[in-house]
Amino acid sequence: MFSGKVRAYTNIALIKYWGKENQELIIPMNNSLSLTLDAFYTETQVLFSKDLTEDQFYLDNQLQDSKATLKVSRFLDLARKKADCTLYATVRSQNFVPTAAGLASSASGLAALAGAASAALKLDLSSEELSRLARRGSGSACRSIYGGFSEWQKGTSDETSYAVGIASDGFEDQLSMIFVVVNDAQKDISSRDGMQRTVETSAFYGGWLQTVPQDLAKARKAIAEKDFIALGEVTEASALKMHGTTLAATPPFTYWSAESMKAMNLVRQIRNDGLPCYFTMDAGPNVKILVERKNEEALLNALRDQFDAQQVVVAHTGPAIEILSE
Ligand code: 2P0
Repeated sequence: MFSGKVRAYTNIALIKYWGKENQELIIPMNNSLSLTLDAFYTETQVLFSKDLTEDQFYLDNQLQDSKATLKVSRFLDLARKKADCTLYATVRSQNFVPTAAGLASSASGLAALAGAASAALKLDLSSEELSRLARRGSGSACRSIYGGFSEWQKGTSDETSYAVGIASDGFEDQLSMIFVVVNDAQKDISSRDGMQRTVETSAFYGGWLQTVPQDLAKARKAIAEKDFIALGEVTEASALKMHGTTLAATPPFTYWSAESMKAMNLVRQIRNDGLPCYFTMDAGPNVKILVERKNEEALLNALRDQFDAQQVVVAHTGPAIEILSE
């Protein structure tokens, strides 16, 4: 029997990944840059055994159906191939999410699966190789191999598309990200489908791609100079441009709800009142607010007037993927 267990933390992109050049290999159209967070993580154990006749997948202690298990099996096949292994596996994953549903992340989930499978099979991968493997499960997972800031370098092939950590001399520890959890009944469009539809049909997609390199340069410079305002401004701009592309898709769509707008407007108002804070959003209605840790309490107080306490979740910068047992 070969077993490995790891913990991987989620990450939120400050400069967004939106669109694939190669769907099978998950090669993105643009580089992205993220912050790994401590508040949401996945622990996954993978156990390969000659006693099994098929893969089994438990998520939060529930045995999953054949569709969910097939996705895990396809991913395990990549690791099995690297190790020349033909054994089936039992996968046990636990998502640690501090509040009500809606925040489980494919980034932490697939990074943890990649880490646990490679630990179990003793693949002895470098961070870059592990990032490449995680990328095959879910693009954003390749950034969760690292703590703090990370940049996914798009590359042009399976070998050259992976994330690297960005050294920031402690700047990352001055930051908080506050989640405003917005529940709504809108029909979900997965990020995978949403980005593909946008690449194929949105008149704004070209505009998005054109400005990513300068946004990345601004973000890297802001990190190097520990310039919170510059980082916040480019973070918010990247999210708005990404979400703008969806409005010009055919058929058009948006991840924003009325509650998202309320949260974004509140952030602008709080900022105008003198507290620097900036929002970002992903493929769903929740709003995430980047703020300096020293201002976290003041921001929470301002949010509490408008949102219930259980809708507001505090996260700080998180560590790299951790091996719990081999
Ligand atoms: C990001 N998102 O950079 C962007 C911004 C959502 C919006 O990466 O198809 O689950 O598995 O590569 O990584 C979410 O998409 O998509 C995502 P796949 P993924 O974080």
